Amino acid sequence: MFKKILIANRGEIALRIQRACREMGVKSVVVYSEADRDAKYVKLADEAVCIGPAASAQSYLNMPAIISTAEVTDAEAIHPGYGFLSENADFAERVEQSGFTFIGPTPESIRIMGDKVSAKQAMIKSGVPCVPGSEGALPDDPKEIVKIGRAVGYPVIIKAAGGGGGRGMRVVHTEAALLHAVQTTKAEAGAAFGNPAVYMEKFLENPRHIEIQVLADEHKNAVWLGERDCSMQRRHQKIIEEAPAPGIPRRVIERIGERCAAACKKIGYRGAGTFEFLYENGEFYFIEMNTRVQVEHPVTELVTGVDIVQMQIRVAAGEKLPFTQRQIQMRGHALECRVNAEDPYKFTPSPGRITTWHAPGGPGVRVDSHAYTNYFVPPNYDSMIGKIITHGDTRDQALARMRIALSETVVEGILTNIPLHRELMADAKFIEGGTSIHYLEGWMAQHKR
Ligand code: MV4
Repeated sequence: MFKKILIANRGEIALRIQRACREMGVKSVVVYSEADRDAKYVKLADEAVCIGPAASAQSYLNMPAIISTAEVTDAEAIHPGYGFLSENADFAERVEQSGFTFIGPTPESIRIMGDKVSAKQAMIKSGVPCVPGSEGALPDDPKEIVKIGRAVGYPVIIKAAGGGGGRGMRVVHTEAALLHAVQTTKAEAGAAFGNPAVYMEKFLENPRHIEIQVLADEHKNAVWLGERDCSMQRRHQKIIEEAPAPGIPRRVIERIGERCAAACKKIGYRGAGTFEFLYENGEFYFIEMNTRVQVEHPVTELVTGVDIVQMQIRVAAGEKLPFTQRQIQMRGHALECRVNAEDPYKFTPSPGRITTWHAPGGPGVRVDSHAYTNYFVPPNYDSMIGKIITHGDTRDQALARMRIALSETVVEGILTNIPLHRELMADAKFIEGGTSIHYLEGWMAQHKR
């Protein structure tokens, strides 16, 4: 096992990684920006090094500063968390070339999954069901594009190979609109991602977003840790996640989970990963793979009892997974509410000083947050300041515990989305379970204020 790990991230995930290190007897170094100087997890770390000004480009995205900090502190490995450099294949490569271990998949795996066309091709080859569409990137010949459009059937969606997470996509309803949409998406993709390649898929009108968590080691072992339903989102920002996904038959999930684990073995995947699917009319369609730990990993930790961050570190150190698929048992139900420093109805960021922070507690309640009374939420980063996660024997119990947790939570001095969460936990359709990716936007329109 490593003696010391550098944490190349901030906020709640920096604290989460630090806790995993402590539990394993590994020392941790955090790098921080000038805006995060006073953060408590920075003071709690074994070592902390300021690597630059508030702007991410000069701190959390500054590869030479991060790697040289690993050098001067004698860290052996770098955990990138989520966001920032976590899915940057060049960073992973530079980390390894400098003699450190990147806590994540190989640069090749990151690169394959970063290009959504090659990711899909890898999945088709590995037997993971994908959305019907073009075989690879669209050709230049307009006649060929029109032909593919007819074969796929309208509506279709044009997506940038270099996009992902909702960036660089365009829905097309008619053949008349196709070529212009392809040209525009290509131009935008070239400018935004340096890669003009686009591909076409059948557009699914009202799906749910279901993802499968996997863990793999270097010794050809791979397991899947159940699914998460992340359909409650707005503008590609998830706000509530849960496990398991309500109303999907276990045998249907099991079939897809087994395919994901088999795909990991086939492509030689190492580390934690997430297969993202759209789920509509009882069918799963792969869309993207994330090669990092995700914000919503705690719901999976609560239903499986597996510490995903520890496992990332263990497999990066070359250890074997300490369990087989048969030993993974799903127990009960978990919900996560992301707490954002923002106006709950307008979604505008609300940074500033938290004058009161009172976190909830009690049976089945977990809070992952770096916030505290007098913490200043900097305006430079994502507005998420924490996550409230509840677990229960049933979904109803997890929901009841979430309602109580939200009622106990007090955050003063800034605006948060907690009032929105309180309303959604009382919403009949959410309580019923199984709402689609479009539900929240419709709900917001109906609850205008
Ligand atoms: C789709 C789709 C419908 N049909 N692909 C958006 C984010 C990116 N990961 C893929 N996305 C979508 N791909 C086909 N063929 C609808 C979306 C989509 C979406 C997906 C997941 C979660 C939220 C979403 C919100 C809008 C659109």
